[in-house]
Formats: sequence, C-alpha cells, structure tokens
Amino acid sequence: MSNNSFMSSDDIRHEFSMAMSAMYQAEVPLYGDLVDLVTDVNTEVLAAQPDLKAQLERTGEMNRLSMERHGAIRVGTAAELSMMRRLFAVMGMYPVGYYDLAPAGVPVHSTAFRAIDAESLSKSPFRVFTSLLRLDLIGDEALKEDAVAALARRNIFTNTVIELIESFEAQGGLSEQAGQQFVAEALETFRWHDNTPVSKKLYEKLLQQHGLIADVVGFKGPHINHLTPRTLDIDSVQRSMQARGLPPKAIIEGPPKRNCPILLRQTSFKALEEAVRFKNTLADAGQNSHEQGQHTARFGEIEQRGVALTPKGRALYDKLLSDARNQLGVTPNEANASQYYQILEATFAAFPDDYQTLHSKGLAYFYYQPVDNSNTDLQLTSLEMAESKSAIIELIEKNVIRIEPIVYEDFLPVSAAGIFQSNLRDDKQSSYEGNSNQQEFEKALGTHVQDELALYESTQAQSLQNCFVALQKTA
Ligand code: OOG
Ligand code: NI
Repeated sequence: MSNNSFMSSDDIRHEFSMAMSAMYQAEVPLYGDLVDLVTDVNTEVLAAQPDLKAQLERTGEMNRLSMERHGAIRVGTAAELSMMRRLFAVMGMYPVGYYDLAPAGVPVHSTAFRAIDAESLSKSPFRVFTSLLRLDLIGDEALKEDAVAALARRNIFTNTVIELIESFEAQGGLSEQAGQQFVAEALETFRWHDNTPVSKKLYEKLLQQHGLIADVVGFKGPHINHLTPRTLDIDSVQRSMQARGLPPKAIIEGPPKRNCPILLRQTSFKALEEAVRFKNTLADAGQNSHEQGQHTARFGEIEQRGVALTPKGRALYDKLLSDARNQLGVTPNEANASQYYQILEATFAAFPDDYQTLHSKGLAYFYYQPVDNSNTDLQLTSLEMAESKSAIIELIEKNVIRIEPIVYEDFLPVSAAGIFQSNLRDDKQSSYEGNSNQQEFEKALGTHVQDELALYESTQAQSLQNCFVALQKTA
C-alpha cells in the first residue's frame, strides 16, 4: 500500500475526538449543557472583542477553537500505560511532560498525550491527561495484592484495536477504512460501565484507601472521566454555570484574570453520583441480585488557555502562586474563595501584563510574524539578526514584525491536583511521601516524555526563521 492511501493521523485524531465528545455527551448530558454554555460565551466574546478574534486568526487558533477539548483517564498498570501510548501514537499523540501529583495527595503520576507540531495542533488540538495509579503508595499490603490481582484480570483494549495498532506500527499507517474502524474500537476502552468487576466489599476497601484507587481498580476500564472545552472567558462561564444547573467547583485554578492570559485557568462542575452494580459474590449468584452502590468520578471541566511561559516566566508563576497559597494558609475552598482571589490578584501584580513586556523580559513564548518591510532602513540580510534580542525588539517597535502569543498546550500540576480533589468524595491524605519518580513512569510508559519547554522554544525559533525568510523575499 502506498503511503498516500493512509488516513492521516491528524484525521484519525480529529474523528476520534468528535466520537469521544458525542459518546460523553450521551453518557453525561450535563457535559452537553456545558459545551452549549461555552459556545454561547465564546460567541459573545468574539463579537465584543474584535482584537482578540484577529489575534486568534493570526495564531491559527480560530479554526480550532470550537473543536478544542481535552480529556482525562487513569490507568492501573505499566502494561496498560504502554499500550495506551501505542494507541495514542496511531492518532499522532505523543507523551509530553511529567506531572507528579503525589506531593498534593493524589496517588498518581501523569503525562499528556497530544500532537506536537504547530500544524498538527491547529488541525486538532485534542489532548488526554493520562495518569498511572501509584499502587506503591498504598500502605496496606493485603489490599495492594487484591488490587494488583484485580488489575491483572482485566483487559481494557479490544482484540481488534490491538490488531489495528500492530498493523499501524508494521505498515506506518492505516487505510481510511481501518482508520475508521480504529476510531470505533479505540472508543470502547473509554466507555463507562456501570457493572463492576469487583465485589462491593473490595470496592469499599479500595475507596477507603483513596477514591482514585476505587475508580481505577474497581472498574472494567479507564472510562473517560471528563472532557474540557476551551472558553475565552472562564469567569463568565463560572458565573453562569449554576444558573444552568451545573454545580461549579469552589475556585478557578491557575493564575488570576488578566489582560494577557498566561498558561491555563480551569474549573469544573462537580462529579455526579452514579449508580453502579457490583459483581455478585454471594452464594446465591446467578439470580441477578447484584449489590447496588454509588460511584463518583465523572464530571465536566472548562479551561481558558493563555500564552506559554519560558522557564523564567514559569519560575515566576510558580513562586507567585505558592506565595498566594501560603498567604491564604489553607487550601482554597468555598468559604475563602473571594479572599483567595484577592490575594491571588495582588500577588500576581508582580507579573507583567502586556505582551511587549512579557516578550522583552523573556517571560513568554511568541510567534514572530512579518508585517511591513517597506519603510525600514534596517538591513535584513542575515539571520544573524535573529540572535540579537535587541534587534528583534527594534523591528517590533518599527512595526516590521509583530509578536503573537504561542498558546500553552499543557497542564499544571497544582491545578490538576485541585481538579482531582474537587471530584473525589473525600481526600484523606494531604500529601504522599516518596520521591517524584519520572524514571519509573517512563519505564512503565516505554519511552521518554517530551520536554514541553523545548517544543515551545522550537516553535518560536521556527517562526522567527520563517519571518526573516518572508521579510527577505519582500525586501
Ligand atoms: C485528571 C485531573 C487533571 C486537568 O485538566 O488538569 C486534569 C483526572 O481527574 O483524571 O484533567
Ligand atoms: Ni482536565
């Protein structure tokens, strides 16, 4: 088969994200309401802020806005994680970043599977935050054995999807027909099952250890636990959620509201209590007398994305966020939400809030785009110019080139922990001892995770090069 007849990974990812969204809307109708709310708010924002609309057009984000979402799953074993990596690779999604959530009391470590180059991202920015349960953090040895045994008994992938993954790897692609079949088969892994493969007794023991452990070990597979559309005004969505019957979590995670959004702000509606039927282990099995129960795991989330930060910008963000949290003294919650926002805003006053300063101080990543080369007396004969920050700033001031923010495509560990926690029935432990273990994670994954900062750096460098090439052509 020639390469031309393969379905592109970007198309497979796009189809998959649409199918996933349709499935989740059918499973969790409130998520459909959230998508409608976000669409309404985005339409209003774009109408009211033509400058923002123009900016999104120049960065290629306008087309992807309505299809933009991320999801999250949790897996239980190294074998599951490594097959998940191979499954996502069929869709052009690769592991980026390492997130250690144990210090925040969530017994997982995670990565995000996503497209990595700017062109693929603009075709479909779908990402999946993927967590591996850390059974090594369970203290109760007997329970740990039961959990390991339960996980060993389950198979979260269909036989057909595994065959399709193998054939993708062998041939370097899938035909259109095989690609469509892949989408349908891969979706099965993320489906919700209300009948569990464990007894109520085991489920409750797992739950007592941690809600997350019950959510992973107690189920047939890694049901998608939320999907997250992207909004242009998260404060407005947060305000309107209650009125649409979507109970919002107490606070918006991440940086405060700003003129120039940075990184990522997130909020969610709280997880539903859902009826489940446990595996019957009673002597009178076979009479359909399943024990009933409730499980809380699935929710809806929204996010507002801003400019990606350089290591220097990120260090400042981390410092200011931790200053604000220390000043509050406790984990932000319903009772102290407005006090927390006040502290957060005051603390972040130290973070420059215009793109020119973010650029000149090297705090954020930008695309460079050609504007007008006609009335410059500058000689743009060599790419050496690109080496000199002051030369670039001069060109920006003379309106020869302009900067546009490179959007942050990743996640934030403190925010992620807040999202996890607000959707668990109770969180007993405030932090786990035990070192961050990226090596263990990568061993389970079967590869290294990519460094997100290197990806932004190279996108920025590439755009500078393209910009100079374009200017030289018109010079
Ligand atoms: C993942 C929570 C983290 C985010 O957007 O930061 C997350 C989970 O609940 O499995 O989705
Ligand atoms: Ni999320």
